[in-house]
Amino acid sequence: MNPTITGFKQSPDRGQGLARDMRVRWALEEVGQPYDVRLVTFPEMKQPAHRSRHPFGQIPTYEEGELVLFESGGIVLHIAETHAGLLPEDANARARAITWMFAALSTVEQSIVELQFVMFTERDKSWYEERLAMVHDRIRAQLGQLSERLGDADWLDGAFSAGDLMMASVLLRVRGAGLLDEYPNLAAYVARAEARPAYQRAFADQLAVFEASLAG
Ligand SMILES: N[C@@H](CCC(=O)N[C@@H](CS)C(=O)NCC(=O)O)C(=O)O
Repeated sequence: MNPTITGFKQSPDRGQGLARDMRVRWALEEVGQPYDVRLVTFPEMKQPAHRSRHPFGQIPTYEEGELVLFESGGIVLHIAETHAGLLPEDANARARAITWMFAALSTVEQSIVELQFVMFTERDKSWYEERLAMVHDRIRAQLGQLSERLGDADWLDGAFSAGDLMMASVLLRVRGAGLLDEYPNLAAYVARAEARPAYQRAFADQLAVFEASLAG
C-alpha cells in the first residue's frame, strides 16, 4: 500500500513549491516510491482528525500502515532510511548527510522562518526596517558560511543526499527575498537541485493541486 501524505488544499504560496509537503514529495520521487495525497484546508488542519496525526495541526504528515509521522525532517529521514538513494552506505558519510539535514532545519531554516515572521507580522511597526535589516544580516552571515563550505562542489558532501534535499528546500524559501543571488555558488546549488527530475515531478504535482483549487 502506498504511503499517504498531507498537503494544503490551497497553498498560500500559490504553488511555488515552498510548502513543506514539497520536501516529502521530492524525497518520495527521488526514491521512486509512489504515494497518495490527502489535501486539507486550514480549518481541517485544526480539527481532531488531523490533530491526531499532527499535534500542532500542520502539514505535512505521513501515514504508512500503522505508522503516522509529522515534521518534514522526521518524514524525509524515515523515507531515506527505508529506501535506497538518499543516504550513503558508508556509516560516517551517512551520519554527515543526516547532520546536514539537521543543519538545514535547526540552523538555516530558523533564521528564514524568523524573516518570514517579521515580513508577515511586523510590517506596520516603526522599527520594521531596522529589524528586517538585522534579520537579513543574520541570514547573510549563515549563507556566507554555507557558501564557503560548499565552494565549487556540486553537493554538500559527495553525492546528492537527503542533506542536500533538505538544504535546497530551505534555501528556496529565502530566494524570494533576493538574498540567495548574493551567493552565486548557492544559487547554482539550488538550481542544480531544482533541475533534478524528481524535484520537477514533485513540483508539477503540487502545482497541479494549486491550479485545481483555483478551478474550484
Ligand atoms: N517544522 C515543521 C513545520 C511545519 C509547518 O510550518 N507547516 C506549515 C506549512 S509549510 C503549516 O502547516 N502551516 C499552517 C499552520 O501552521 O497553521 C516541519 O518541518 O514539518
